Amino acid sequence: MSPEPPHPLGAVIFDVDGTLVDSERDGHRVAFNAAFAAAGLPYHWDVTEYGRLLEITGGYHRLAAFLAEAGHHPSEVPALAERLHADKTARFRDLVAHGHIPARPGVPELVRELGAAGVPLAVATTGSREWVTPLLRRLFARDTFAVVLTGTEVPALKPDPAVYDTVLARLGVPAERALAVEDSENGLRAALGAGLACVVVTNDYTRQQDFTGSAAVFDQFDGAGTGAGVFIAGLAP
Ligand code: XBP
Ligand code: MG
Repeated sequence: MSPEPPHPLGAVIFDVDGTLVDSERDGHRVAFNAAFAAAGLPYHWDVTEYGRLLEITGGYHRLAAFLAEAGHHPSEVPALAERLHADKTARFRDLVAHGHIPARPGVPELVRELGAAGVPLAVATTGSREWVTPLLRRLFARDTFAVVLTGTEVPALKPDPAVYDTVLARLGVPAERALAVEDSENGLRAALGAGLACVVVTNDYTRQQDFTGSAAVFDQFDGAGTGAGVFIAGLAP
């Protein structure tokens, strides 16, 4: 018997923060605030302020921009941001280990259905390798994703397309045969910059952003009109 032909959809590439998991408001934000408190710093990012800060991708860069804005001397910002980010990362890993960062509703089903249909899956995130690996291990079956690339490995973070370019190269799939799934405008720009079609599934922080150029916009994974069928049939390039 001849082997199964490859699926016409060459790959679906998922973002992590805000997409596979709703991790920002009750995850990263909480961990950043705990790191401030542990360092004796008088900062607390409330839900609204954190939404504004999310425009800066990458936890280290978000911290560095905030510390500079708060008046810390430019010479002390890099080391302080690095120290706070390391502590925040450890605290976020703890949240992951205790099951506080669940998959968005509908995501496990979508991932399983795509996998069962033979569509290769991958991850392209700005988040750090130190927490991304344990999170994916906890939420998804081993070998679910053929390629996982994080912000730790790329020279420039989203909206730069580097993470998507590299994932496509590692998958050996041309951009025209793959689809990205994102939650934010920065993520959409990164995917479009790599030549990918991109479906956006919004959350409370991103609903009002500009998704011009996306293939489709949904506000949840398990609502009407979403599901693997949309990815496999409707939007397959
Ligand atoms: C996510 C990010 C990340 C997280 C925090 O963006 O910008 O920085 O907020 O993770 P995207 P780190 O969903 O577009 O990948 O602190 O590990 O950077
Ligand atoms: Mg995101």
